Amino acid sequence: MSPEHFAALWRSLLPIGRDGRDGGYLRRSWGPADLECREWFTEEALDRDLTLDPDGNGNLWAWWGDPTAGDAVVTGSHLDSVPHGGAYDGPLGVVSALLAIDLLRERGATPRRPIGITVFTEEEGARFGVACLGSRLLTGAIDPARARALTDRDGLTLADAMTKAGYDPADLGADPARLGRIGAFLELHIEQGRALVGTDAAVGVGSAIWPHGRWRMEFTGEANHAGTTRMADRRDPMLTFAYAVLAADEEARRLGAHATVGRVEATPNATNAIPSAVTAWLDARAGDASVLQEMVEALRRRAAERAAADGTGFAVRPESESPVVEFDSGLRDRIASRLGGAPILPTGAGHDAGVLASHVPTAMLFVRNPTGVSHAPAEYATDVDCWAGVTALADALEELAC
Ligand code: HGY
Ligand code: MN
Ligand code: MN
Ligand code: MN
Repeated sequence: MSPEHFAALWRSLLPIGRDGRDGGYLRRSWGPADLECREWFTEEALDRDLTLDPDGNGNLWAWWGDPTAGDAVVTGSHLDSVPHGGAYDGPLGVVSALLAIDLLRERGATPRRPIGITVFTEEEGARFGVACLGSRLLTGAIDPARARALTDRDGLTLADAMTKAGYDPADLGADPARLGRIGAFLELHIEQGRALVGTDAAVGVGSAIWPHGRWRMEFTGEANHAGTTRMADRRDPMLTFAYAVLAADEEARRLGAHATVGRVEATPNATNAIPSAVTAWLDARAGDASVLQEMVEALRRRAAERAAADGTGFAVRPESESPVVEFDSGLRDRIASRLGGAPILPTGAGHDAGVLASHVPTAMLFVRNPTGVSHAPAEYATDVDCWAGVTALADALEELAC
């Protein structure tokens, strides 16, 4: 097998979910493109005589060996994207898992442990707001009733979206039996950064995931006419919001953390009306949990002070928080050594592996990303590096399961 095998399978997935603008993707969980991706995965798994075993949370599972035997080595990632996202974040891990099984079979490997491939649903949280929703449901990290009631921007609940897609939302919930059958979990992912650029390594091994979280910020004021309301008479929440964004940026730079406000909604969202409310989401991350907390607290304090001065209201609450994840050092070092001393690197991006890591020995492999760009159409990795990722994943699976 060769990089051409990667390119061929990659091309079969690539057209699904393109949003028609400069190569971006819109693969919303439970939406049309997601259902097409699910069909694509199901066909590829059946083509390989893998045993399909979808769970009640919308995650797909395909097995080489007996899924009930236990102590399985599972690999996988996700197929959903952020709006107008890139092609590789998630799908590279799924395509590589299918090809790693092909490569192991070409090597004549005979696994002594079941090997599973999983596709987690709603990893980006781009539709229903909670990242890694599928793996959080599997592990019991989120209450299924809360998950069922999560709504998208059109007000559709997860329960409605699942029902429309032909799934039963009553099946959502922790699946300890399935989780207990996993002996190790590996996620291969495009690197969302440039740590491997300039090295001679196409593949790195994950050491940790930064602490990170999402906070919902509510700015409230007084709706009024844009033309007739004197500036001195305004209680404009957009002003307080604008100040909060700049404060988040300043605090992140001061503390060496990362702060992003990528989503904002104004009410009534009219050009000629001072808004009554502005809702915005902060994505905050830091290499150290105390730095993350210090940044969020500093922002909370500064925004509240500014709201008092503006005569507006301000509230902020966490929507999902993820503590630091240290991957299993034994697994990490064993895989890095099998790969001939692959570089070991942390990531500032969240992953389902970060959720699984609290329950099973977990490792991540990162494939070199020449620009480091992710969550954007320019996200890219070369076929040669992607093939190196497949080979590394096959080596890791062989090391652990054969
Ligand atoms: O947002 C993240 O960190 C990941 O790409 N879902
Ligand atoms: Mn991802
Ligand atoms: Mn992502
Ligand atoms: Mn008017």
